[in-house]
Amino acid sequence: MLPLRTSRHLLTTSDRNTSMQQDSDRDRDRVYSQPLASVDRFVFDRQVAQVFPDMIQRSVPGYAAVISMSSVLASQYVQPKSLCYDLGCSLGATARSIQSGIQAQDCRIIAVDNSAAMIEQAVALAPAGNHTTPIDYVCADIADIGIENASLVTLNFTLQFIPLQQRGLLLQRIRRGLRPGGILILSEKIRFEDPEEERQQIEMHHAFKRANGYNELEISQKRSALENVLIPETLEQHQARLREAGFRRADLWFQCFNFISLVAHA
Ligand code: GEK
Repeated sequence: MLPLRTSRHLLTTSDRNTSMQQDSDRDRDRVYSQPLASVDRFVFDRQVAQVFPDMIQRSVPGYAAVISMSSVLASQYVQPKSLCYDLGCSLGATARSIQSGIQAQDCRIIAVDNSAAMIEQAVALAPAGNHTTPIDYVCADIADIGIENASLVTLNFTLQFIPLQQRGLLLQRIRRGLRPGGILILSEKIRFEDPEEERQQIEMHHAFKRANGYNELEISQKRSALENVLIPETLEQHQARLREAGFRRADLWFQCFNFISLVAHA
């Protein structure tokens, strides 16, 4: 969209249509569309950041619902003079949704991602002008971020990329940084203990991807790239770890196939 914004007055309608077509082509996820001799581990680099909104919409069933409901939960739970943390913010979709929902005064949102490409684009996408609830974009590992005075923390499809042995400590730090009455929204891809259910859910997820225009090559190469990078756990494992970390309760509020979201109460 940048060329349009910088030279809008010089463009005719047909120029603009062509330019928008080129933008939408460039923003289409084709990362795994060509056969690869060997598939490297998935990384959140510049190529992925460029197509990320298209990739996540077409890959994660219910993504739009989870993001927009983060706004509703923000309106309900964010407390005055508190901080909100969006951990693994990518291009800032959750942070902006929280921002639009907050009714409380004197709050601040801290959006964190360790991919420089993601943070650069998130800053570029941020609307100009002052908002009553500012968003600070921080390029850092979430393991290195202090969490304090929080009333809302989101881990929307991020914990699944954190090494298993670090997950408990991260949740304990989040729990300690939350005020009484605060919440963590934890959204994840999950696996199922029952092999039949696991197979059916993966099939339904792949059918969702096919319906969104991904072909078999793209589905299988992406699956290989995510092997040992995205490590899903069961719903029960997540709920048990949240309890161990000190959360009072962790309730399922959303599920679509093998993707869920929990609201965990401090
Ligand atoms: C959304 N929440 O659009 N520290 C910081 N960031 C990390 C780390 C880490 N250790 N590990 C991974 N990430 C977003 C979508 S995407 C989910 C989240 C997906 C970041 C990584 O760089 C990526 O941007 C994000 O977590 C995961 O609502 O792609 O399935």
